[in-house]
Amino acid sequence: MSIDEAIMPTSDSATSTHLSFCRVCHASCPMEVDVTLGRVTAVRGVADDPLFAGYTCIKGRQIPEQMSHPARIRQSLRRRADGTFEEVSSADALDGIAAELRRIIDTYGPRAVASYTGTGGYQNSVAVPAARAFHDGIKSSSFYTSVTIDQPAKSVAPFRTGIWEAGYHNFRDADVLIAVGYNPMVSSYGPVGGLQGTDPFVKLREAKARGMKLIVIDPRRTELASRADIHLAVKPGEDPTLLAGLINIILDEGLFDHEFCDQWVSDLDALGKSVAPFTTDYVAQRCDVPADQIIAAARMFAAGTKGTCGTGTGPNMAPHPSLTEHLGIVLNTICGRVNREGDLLESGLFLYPETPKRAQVIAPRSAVTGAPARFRNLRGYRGEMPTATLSEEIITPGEGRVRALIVSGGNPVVAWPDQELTIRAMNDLELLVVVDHRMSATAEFADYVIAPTLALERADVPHLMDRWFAAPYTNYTDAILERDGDVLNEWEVFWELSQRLGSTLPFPGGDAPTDTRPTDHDIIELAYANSRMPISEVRNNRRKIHPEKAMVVTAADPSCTAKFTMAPDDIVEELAVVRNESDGADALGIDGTRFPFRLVSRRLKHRLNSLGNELSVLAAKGSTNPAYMNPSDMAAYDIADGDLIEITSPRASVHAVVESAPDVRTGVISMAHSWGGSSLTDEKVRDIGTPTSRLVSVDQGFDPLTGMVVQSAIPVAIKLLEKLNA
Ligand SMILES: Nc1nc2c(c(=O)[nH]1)N[C@H]1C(S)=C(S)[C@@H](COP(=O)(O)OP(=O)(O)OC[C@H]3O[C@@H](n4cnc5c(=O)[nH]c(N)nc54)[C@H](O)[C@@H]3O)O[C@H]1N2
Ligand SMILES: Nc1nc2c(c(=O)[nH]1)N[C@H]1C(S)=C(S)[C@@H](COP(=O)(O)OP(=O)(O)OC[C@H]3O[C@@H](n4cnc5c(=O)[nH]c(N)nc54)[C@H](O)[C@@H]3O)O[C@H]1N2
Ligand code: SF4
Ligand SMILES: [Mo]
Repeated sequence: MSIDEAIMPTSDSATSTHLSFCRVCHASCPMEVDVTLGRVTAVRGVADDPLFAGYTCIKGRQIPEQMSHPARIRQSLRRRADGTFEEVSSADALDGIAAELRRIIDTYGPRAVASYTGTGGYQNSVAVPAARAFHDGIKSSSFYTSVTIDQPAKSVAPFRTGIWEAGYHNFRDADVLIAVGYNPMVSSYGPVGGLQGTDPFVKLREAKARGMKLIVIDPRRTELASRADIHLAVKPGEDPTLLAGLINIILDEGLFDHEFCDQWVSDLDALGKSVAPFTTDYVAQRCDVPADQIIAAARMFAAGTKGTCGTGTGPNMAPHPSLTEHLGIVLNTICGRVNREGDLLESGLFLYPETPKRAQVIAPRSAVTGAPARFRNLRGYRGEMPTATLSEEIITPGEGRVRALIVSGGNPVVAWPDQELTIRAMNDLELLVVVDHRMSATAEFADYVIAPTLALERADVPHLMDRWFAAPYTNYTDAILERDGDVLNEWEVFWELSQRLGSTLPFPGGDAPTDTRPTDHDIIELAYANSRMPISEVRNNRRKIHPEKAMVVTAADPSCTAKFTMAPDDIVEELAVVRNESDGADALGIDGTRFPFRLVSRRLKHRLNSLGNELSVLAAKGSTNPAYMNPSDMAAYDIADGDLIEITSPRASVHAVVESAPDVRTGVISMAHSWGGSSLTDEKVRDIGTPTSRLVSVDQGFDPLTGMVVQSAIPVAIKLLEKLNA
């Protein structure tokens, strides 16, 4: 069998079937791909895959249409003086872009050149490493990705408490799980140790069959919550209060792991004091959840022997996200939910360098040590800068102002916080380059649009799932289609620009070659150098579980004296601040009574953020992102299904189409993000939806550690605008 695994000759000799995996979202579901005369004609899940067992979702199954869509951008575009676009070769486009970058670097310095990699880029295993290498090569700190407007608290909160080197418990044998604001049945996302997107329906059924208890904290009775033993339909934004309440009960009733805490936690008493004001009655009243359910949830979690509390985008986008993340870590830590000596880690961590996995604590430290941003006293972390400041970095004059932006598989105009500010920034740039196969709302503002390869035209490794797979599993795919047009892999965009600028492209495995053109595989090897399993071996181990290669937790180093900090000063202060707020709106410094509803984020099955409206099967599921509301709230405002409302936050207003949803608790509007276009007035709301990012402020209620802004639990007011059947 050849390495690209052309398998299964079919009856139709013009058709061959190849094995690959989907890269529409991070989940990397394996796929059989039928190719006829160079075009994909069908994709299917791989029934005998040992982990996914044939699972795919409706988005992945639209790959055939996506690849050969007539509106796909197959040729780079350059803006003419009159504002219209003309097609140019990618070489000419890159020449023009490199000349502009050279001028901008020479005039303002390298910090003026920024890039932003979004969700589309993240699905390509070399796009983020290539963008990072480009910035290292030109010595610009202005490297941004969507992670910092997603769940950035996950990158910083563990450092503040201290990290259990061997990780927290696995999902595999959990007997209890708390899921705070994530919904893998739709998103395919779950935190490490939580329910993952690898075949989630079956994995959850199996877990429940072995007796796992599920507690879901979500203002909506989601597809996950409807399968829960206890669903706490919390008021949006009140997760810090609810989690502090659960911790208080567990400490108060002595249900924590005494032995583990004695050995590894330095400040349990201080933790106890800081959560003591979060009495069950107070928490029940503030979160609007029955007290007996809160007590039952605390006891159910503590009664378990294995299993964790994990969070998703909901609480990570609500006020106080780093505090919420911290309190989740506290719950797991005080209940001793860590892997012990001899335990096996769930995923194989094959694509990254092997690090020790001892049963011990890595001492607390700050993770926020990157370059300073120019706003709100924020800094970089995890080697990148906070995206919530980028519009201001562009607009605001002064030393270090950003003048050029390369957007790689992202859509800032609908995704970044504060749409009006974002559009101002896009117009203010001296150079905007967008790498996208669609004329997105952001591409409309571009000076150049570069046509990218799509997934089946690229080699890849499942680099995001590598740490989330529910087994030590490896996969690899070659490019299985010839390129359709003058299209470039993201790494090639940065490689070509580096060549023209005379800068290096330094990857973990060394600089990309400049004398010969590397292949996708060469770049994967450079980007994932020193991986636990060499990439050449990964390439020969597709869709394979390696039980014998699971990482084994080893004993603590006898000299290890590090301990967890559960109540550092800034957390104690923030808990006191939360306790003094009357509800989440106070965190934004606004009068909550003027904004009686909370608008919460959600994902839809038939969209990936802004992607989907161009694909016929997905578009047929709905042309707008409804404002889902509880029927009793609709009745109170005399709103019926299909009516148009105005939603007003302290920052701005949007128009939205209402749909009744008994699964959404009262006082809440549940809406997907990244819909709509570049208009600030929503006249096409029924056809293209509503950009909820317009409602978001970058400087009200932001997280002081990460700069994360309030993108969920947004305080809003509503007004009926237009009856559908007037
Ligand atoms: N209010 C609010 N705001 C939010 C959120 C929220 O919940 N509420 N969620 C936040 C989150 S979690 C995220 S991740 C961001 C999303 O922010 P972005 O990632 O900026 O937005 P997307 O719409 O996912 O943009 C992805 C783009 O990549 C393109 N694309 C797809 N495949 C490829 C490819 O193979 N190559 C290239 N070059 N391009 C490709 C798509 O056409 C699309 O235009 O939004 C954030 N903003
Ligand atoms: N089908 C589909 N899949 C996707 C995406 C998509 O757009 N569509 N986007 C991808 C991306 S970029 C990401 S980051 C992941 C995200 O993956 P998830 O985090 O699982 O995202 P959601 O499905 O939106 O789940 C968030 C949940 O949080 C709840 N929530 C909102 N506000 C609050 C709050 O204040 N407190 C609590 N406790 N809950 C709250 C919402 O009701 C919702 O059920 O999904 C990825 N997968
Ligand atoms: S869950 Fe994600 S990776 Fe799997 S088929 Fe759907 S879009 Fe593709
Ligand atoms: Mo995301």
